[in-house]
Amino acid sequence: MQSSSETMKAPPHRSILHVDMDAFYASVELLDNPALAGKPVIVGGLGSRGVVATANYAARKFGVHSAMPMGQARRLCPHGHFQPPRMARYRELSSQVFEIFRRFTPLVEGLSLDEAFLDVSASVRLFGTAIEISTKLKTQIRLETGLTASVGVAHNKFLAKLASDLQKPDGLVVVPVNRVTSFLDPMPIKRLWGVGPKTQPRLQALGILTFGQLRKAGADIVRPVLGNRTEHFLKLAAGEDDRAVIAEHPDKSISHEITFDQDLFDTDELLAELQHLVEAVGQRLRARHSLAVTVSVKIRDASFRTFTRSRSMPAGSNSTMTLYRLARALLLVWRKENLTTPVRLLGMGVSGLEHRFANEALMDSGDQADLPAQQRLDKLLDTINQRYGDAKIVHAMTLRRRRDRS
Ligand code: DCP
Ligand code: MG
Repeated sequence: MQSSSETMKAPPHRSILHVDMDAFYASVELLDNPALAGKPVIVGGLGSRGVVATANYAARKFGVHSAMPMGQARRLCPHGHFQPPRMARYRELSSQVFEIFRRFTPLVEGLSLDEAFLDVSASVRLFGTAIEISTKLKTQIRLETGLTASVGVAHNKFLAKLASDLQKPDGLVVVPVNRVTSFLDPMPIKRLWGVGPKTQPRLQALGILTFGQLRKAGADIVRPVLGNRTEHFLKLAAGEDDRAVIAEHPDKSISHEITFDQDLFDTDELLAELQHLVEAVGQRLRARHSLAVTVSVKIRDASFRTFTRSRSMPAGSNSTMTLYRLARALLLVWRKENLTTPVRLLGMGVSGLEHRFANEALMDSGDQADLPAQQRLDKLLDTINQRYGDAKIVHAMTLRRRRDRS
């Protein structure tokens, strides 16, 4: 009896976030060039046939928007700052932001550089409600990148995406399950995905300007316009959408390396450098709640010969101490075989990554190699380093570095 009543239960509601960065390219330009503060900023092609990629909100007040010919944007906003895109920089910030997303869930589906769906249904137990997760996410993005994001929260993708757009910039809009109809009904029909500029006037001719009017009109009235997609559109207009968030595969390995100004001979100095690399790799692993099974060390000598040594552990780890011990052993074995080789480059990496929520690791059972005390120490140092910027504090395991390389 009990099991059949269990199976009768409706499936639990999903918690989906849609996160979209505000005026993304333009915000990055403002970030990198504080002298632009308060000015309209327009990013796009500056040639005669160029179009606007995006404009910040100050420029949007003048009517400038994405996909507008650049000449028109210049006429509307002659005193604006105009500049071509710097894609490499936008990609860099995008991957920083996506790394933050993945701390809260492995189910991250990127739609573009500045936009993603996150399914946080299974994260709620660990990080708080979907709204709390959204607030933390926005705060972390702002603290770590200086950029703002707008978030929509709902039980499906369609509603979450509509919601994220409603209070831009720096918005957070939640659509509770019992408010879907009142949320959707006033929406203009152009917000329905797939209803383009050709279909819109034909619906308008039927007196349908909003989702609510579409829903109430019913299938028979709109079928001549929407054809075989009628049911699909009616479902969306009623807020129904059961598509899953499809996660792409995040990195399967993480590594850091350093090339020395002058080749290093001294083993203690090499170990001190190795520790800094392990600290950085360990921090990234922990930030994304991953464990690594395999540790590698890469050494390049003065004549550009490259050696790699790697070894796997019986259980995953993200503790600086555990990773360092293994990396150190690998480096020392290499050193024994190459006693007098000067080292030009040293690298350390981990692979065989598995995602793991932070508190889960503390709650359970034997497949993490690291002791609770190590985990607590790592957590403490990560918190300090996050608060005070880049990895200034390290575990007291080594030794001197020849010079400060910060
Ligand atoms: N983009 C582009 N060409 C377009 C639209 C966008 O090159 N026609 C680029 C520039 C944007 C980025 O993609 O910064 C993200 O697109 P969004 O639609 O999310 O727009 P923004 O992030 O700029 O602004 P918003 O605050 O409205 O999200
Ligand atoms: Mg955006």
